[in-house]
Amino acid sequence: MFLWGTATAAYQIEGAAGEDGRGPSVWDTFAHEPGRVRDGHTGDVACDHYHRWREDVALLAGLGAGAYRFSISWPRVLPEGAGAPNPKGLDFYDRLVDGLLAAGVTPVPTLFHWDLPQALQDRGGWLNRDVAGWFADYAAVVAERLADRVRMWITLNEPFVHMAFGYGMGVHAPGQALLLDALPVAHHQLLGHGLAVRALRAAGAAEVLLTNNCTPVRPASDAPRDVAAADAYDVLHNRLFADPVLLGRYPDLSAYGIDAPDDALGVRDGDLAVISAPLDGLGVNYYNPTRIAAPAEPGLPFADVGITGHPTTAFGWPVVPDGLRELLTGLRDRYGAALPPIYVTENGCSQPDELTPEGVVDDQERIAFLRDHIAAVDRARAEGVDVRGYFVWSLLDNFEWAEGYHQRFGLVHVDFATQRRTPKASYHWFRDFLAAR
Ligand code: IFM
Repeated sequence: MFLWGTATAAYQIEGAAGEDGRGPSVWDTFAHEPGRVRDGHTGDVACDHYHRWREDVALLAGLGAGAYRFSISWPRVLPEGAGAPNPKGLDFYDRLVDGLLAAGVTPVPTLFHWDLPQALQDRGGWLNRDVAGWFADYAAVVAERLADRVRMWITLNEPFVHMAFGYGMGVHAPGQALLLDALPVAHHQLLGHGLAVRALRAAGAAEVLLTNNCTPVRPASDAPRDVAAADAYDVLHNRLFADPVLLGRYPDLSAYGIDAPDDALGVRDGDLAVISAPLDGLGVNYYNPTRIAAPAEPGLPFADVGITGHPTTAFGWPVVPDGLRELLTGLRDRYGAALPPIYVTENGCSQPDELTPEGVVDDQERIAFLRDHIAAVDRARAEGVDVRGYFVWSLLDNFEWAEGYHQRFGLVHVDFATQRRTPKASYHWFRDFLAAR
């Protein structure tokens, strides 16, 4: 069965940041620091989904998509990150799961979508190897409560983006700019993933996935320097997170001046066996390809020179639907029999949506984007790639990290002053598409 769905994440939609015992996360801290998020926006209220979840489940039911990917807020469940669970936090997800099932929607929770409890950041965050074990303990707490009704689980969302933006460049929480010293964050996230897989299975989870942000990498020219630079970027963005999970080893990092990757990452005996535990699927988030040239200056071994000649989203991201086919077939070619079924767990675009006084958002660019990307998935399937799901990012306009509320990705428009939800033309299009399909 092919899963069609939409996706969201806790910090981006829930709000209720200080309610019912929820502890602070790194994103609460970061967003409240001046200058971190555009116009000082925070997720304090977001889409107020914590209070309006019934309305949002009704929107999902009206859409007719079979599945809904959401994330669980670690600090809502464990305000200190470890130790005693917060019963009200667990109750919230219990109610949400029951509400989804009653509406005929399959819940697909992600356990970590970047909102690490601040209490754990105070102990080093993902630079501290111990977080991997705390993540597995948290996974066990959630699964003990929900695995009787939830079949499919995702451990981490986009560990590359979290490492690179949060710890490498400091443009996301926790705001550290460590460049290559951020590499252990990759290993500790993956170790946490592997330990969580065990905990989830022990609690009865039927299917476990890991979701990565993946990009097909294109060299700016055929010149060997550009090809080598593209390869170096591919290693950092894609292979650093997929090779250990699917092949049980880290890729060659010599382009980064690293001779012994395991030492640089902090790998210990047995870690890679934990990390490479078999999965039931690989989650792939796709937004655009990346074009890479040799760097003009010393530093990192690549320069992102951007894809040109394509339309762009409100974010300025190039719209390249066939890049999704290229990505999916490329994963199959690279990993062969080691590749589990693929689920496209995020795909979508921000657009400069306008709500008219008549209550209409006529987002034709988003409709074209989704139609063309779904067609690219179909082409990959026709070429033999085992793709089993597609989730639109996102159900709702929401808090887009460092961009605050300035980028709208939703099928449903949210007026952040009134919290009024208005399904856009793309919502109606997706509903009709699903009904026809
Ligand atoms: O909003 C994000 C999401 O949290 C992770 N993947 C990319 C989306 C768009 O930037």
